[in-house]
Amino acid sequence: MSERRWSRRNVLKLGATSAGVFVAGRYYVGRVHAKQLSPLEKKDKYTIGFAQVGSNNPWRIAETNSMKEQFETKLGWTLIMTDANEDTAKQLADIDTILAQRPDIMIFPPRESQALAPKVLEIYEAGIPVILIDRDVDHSIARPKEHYITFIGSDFVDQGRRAAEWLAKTMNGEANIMQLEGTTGSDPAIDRKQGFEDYLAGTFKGTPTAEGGFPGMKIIASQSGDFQREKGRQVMESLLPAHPEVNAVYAHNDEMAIGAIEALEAAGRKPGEDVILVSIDGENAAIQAIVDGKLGASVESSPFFGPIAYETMMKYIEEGIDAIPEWVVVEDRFFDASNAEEFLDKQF
Ligand code: GYE
Repeated sequence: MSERRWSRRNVLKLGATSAGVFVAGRYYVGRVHAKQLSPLEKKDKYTIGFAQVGSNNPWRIAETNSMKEQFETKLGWTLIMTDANEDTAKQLADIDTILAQRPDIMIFPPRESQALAPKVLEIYEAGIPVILIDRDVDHSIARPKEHYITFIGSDFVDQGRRAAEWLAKTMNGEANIMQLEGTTGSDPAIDRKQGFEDYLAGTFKGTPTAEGGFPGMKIIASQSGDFQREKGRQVMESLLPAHPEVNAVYAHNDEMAIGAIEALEAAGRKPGEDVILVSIDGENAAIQAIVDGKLGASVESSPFFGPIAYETMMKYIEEGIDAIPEWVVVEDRFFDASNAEEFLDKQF
């Protein structure tokens, strides 16, 4: 979201490791807000509404496990969980089902940025506080610190920029790129595309190295694979015959990159040799693909939201909305051939 970029300082910087999330430093500049959000009373146990987007990839499963481990196993609280099965209409209906059970708070990832924003307003009006994790909503419809407590998640624009920077360097500024986009209308797909394309076009704000851009880095095709391995494979399979000149792939997540690798190999191409791939997430299968020489690099996107969601919720209970930044940034690492070995089987 564009509002994101200028609000960069108004955040709490966090780092994520497989062991959890730690606070690296606080340089958040507060904004004065009327306290309109419903407060959460202090009590021993809470009921949390967690409307999950899907469960068909390792990232989603890792996120669900992190939430369950934190709230059910560690704390013994109640998690009302639903699974939208990658269907936005179902997620909207799931939220209604959860709301009917009056949870104390909703902590969830909105599948699509615009489609879920009015629902966030509805939950706000129903007097139930919301923390958005992993994906954000459109700020022109619903705003953090005003209609919901905050957004906790990665800097997706920067993830796209980092992927572009690595690819431009690796390809010496010359490539015919195919882009596999994530779920249409989702916050990470919008921002990962923008960060990547802006960097290559030389319009990435605050990146002096990108001045003038990389005219030799051409995006020859761009299509959504819905963040899914099988769809990534299908998209690559269908685009390949018309674009034999492809020699680089940017996938918005690892699962689609792995699907693309399968399609490339089936077509007799050599991923890692005649087609260089870069993606995002840092899942185990991607780390393995880097070690195997098929995937070039993966920008991490941490799915471990349980501990930080808990920490943020407690801060809201104890100190109120003024103590919370509008965006709690999760900082991500970068994996390529230089370090993949040490992360083998240590991710998710
Ligand atoms: O990268 C992808 C998942 O919303 C950040 O969604 C998340 C993305 C993640 O399906 O693998």
